[in-house]
Amino acid sequence: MTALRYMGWLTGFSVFTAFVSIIWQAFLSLQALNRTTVLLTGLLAIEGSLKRSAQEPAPKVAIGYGACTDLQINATEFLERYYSRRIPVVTTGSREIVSNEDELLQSFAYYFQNGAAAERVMANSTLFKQLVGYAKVMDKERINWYMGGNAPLMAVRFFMEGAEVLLGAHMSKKLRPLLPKEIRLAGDEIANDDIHLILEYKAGDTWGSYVAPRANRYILHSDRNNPHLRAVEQLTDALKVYHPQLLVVSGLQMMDMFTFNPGEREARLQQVQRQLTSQPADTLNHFEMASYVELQLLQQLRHFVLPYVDSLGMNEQELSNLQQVLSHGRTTLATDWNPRIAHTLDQMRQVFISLLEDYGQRSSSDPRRRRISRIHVHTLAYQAILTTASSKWKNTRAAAAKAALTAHRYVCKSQFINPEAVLQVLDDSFATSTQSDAPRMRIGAASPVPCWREYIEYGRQHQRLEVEICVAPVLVCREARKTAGAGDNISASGLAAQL
Ligand SMILES: *[C@@H]1O[C@H](CO)[C@@H](O)[C@H](O)[C@H]1NC(C)=O
Ligand SMILES: *[C@@H]1O[C@H](CO)[C@@H](O)[C@H](O)[C@H]1NC(C)=O
Ligand SMILES: *[C@@H]1O[C@H](CO)[C@@H](O)[C@H](O)[C@H]1NC(C)=O
Ligand SMILES: CC(=O)N[C@H]1CO[C@H](CO)[C@@H](O)[C@@H]1O
Repeated sequence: MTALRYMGWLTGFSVFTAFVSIIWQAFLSLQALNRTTVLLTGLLAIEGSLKRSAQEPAPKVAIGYGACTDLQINATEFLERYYSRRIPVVTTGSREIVSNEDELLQSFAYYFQNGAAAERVMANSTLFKQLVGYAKVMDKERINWYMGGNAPLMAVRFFMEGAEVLLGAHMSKKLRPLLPKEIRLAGDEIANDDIHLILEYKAGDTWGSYVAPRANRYILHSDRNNPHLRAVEQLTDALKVYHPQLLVVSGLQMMDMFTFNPGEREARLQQVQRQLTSQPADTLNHFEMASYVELQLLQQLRHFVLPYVDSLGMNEQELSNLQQVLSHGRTTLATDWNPRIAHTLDQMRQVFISLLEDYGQRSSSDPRRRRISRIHVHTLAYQAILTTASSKWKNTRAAAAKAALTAHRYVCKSQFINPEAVLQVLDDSFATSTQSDAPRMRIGAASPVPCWREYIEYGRQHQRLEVEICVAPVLVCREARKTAGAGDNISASGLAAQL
């Protein structure tokens, strides 16, 4: 009898605990939903403050170089279909250039298991055509062709943000109609555009024993036009009369060594340098980074491009890589896909300091050099923008909010943000540096986008420069729909807000 009574009591108790736990879960998810809604409302309000009045003239933006056609396919479906028996063991790191199927599979597996974005060249153009052929057959019903290339994607984004846009690119008759007709083009009509094969995957997609930790893409191309920046000269000519507020240089990651004869690449980069240095002081120059793996190219950028720009845009991997190149003269491979804010901010400060020091040492011998005044880093979970306090860049807080909203809208492929489709990645507060005494900032209803000012110390004489830093949380989409090209939209929307 007693045993039975105990049983009854126990059952009652378990039912009660289950009940409490369900309510607790509901309470927690309600809280998370509430927090998301609060952040979203805050971000939207800040974005709303950016509306230009009708009297204000549209900002003028120019952007180079190149264009291509993107062929987007499901990475794991594609590989399962054609290479299901050739799942490689990842031995080495990545390679810059892949020349055959084995190297491609190795290289893909490496980035896939790290969830890292990658852009690689297929040296064998016959094989590349074959792969494009495979993709076309496979995806008959769901074939996704897009206009691609950093420059055109950023150009469209600037246009959508109300800017007047001049784009330096050669394009085919097929591609031109995909670009709004209001965007002016400096460049020739060509017969065939370069194709980029975009292998997309979601978080949790599997290939053999590999599992992707986050959504991302692996881009393969075998370009003929883009590496040579064929439209640079035409853009330089057009700029003489156009006189924009902002000139954006992008797409230089296409300049793989093997497409050039010795000395040729430097000559092309000199043309870029000439274009940057021929802009008047009231035109701001921005360089959009990308996935660079070749150290020599990065060093050439350091020589020909970085000293002549006011602003840089990049993601967390590109930041790590650039920081390593500037501080230690070496490149790094895929890094943590979700770095702590404190860590990212420290790397941004290091890059900023390196560039300020280069400027300090060389500006007297080369007056065309510019002192860096803006760095924008976008990650999956947040947007961080650092600007010099007294610079021409306006609205840093709003730019970070705008970039965060663009990131969400782009990856979820939806203009309407549904708080239930959002994952909270950030905590309520973060440290502003990994140094032990660093102040903390709160992200919440009172300040959805925390901003603060601080002094950056650089050089042997310990000069100090005041900067403003803003960090905006990204409402991360639970189900990523599109990641290729996200960076272009994000960077351009942040820049447009600051003109
Ligand atoms: C949601 O959060 C806000 C701000 O933290 C708070 O004022 C409000 O009461 C919360 N609402 C609910 C339903 O919990
Ligand atoms: C390039 O790829 C094609 C198709 O796979 C192959 O037949 C050819 O031998 C390759 N060429 C070189 C130089 O490896
Ligand atoms: C690709 O297809 C597989 C199986 O059909 C699916 O599980 C996966 O989520 C898809 N990935 C993307 C990026 O659509
Ligand atoms: C969400 C978002 O802003 N997406 C845009 C990114 O840019 C392309 C054009 O380059 C637009 O078509 C998208 O709507």
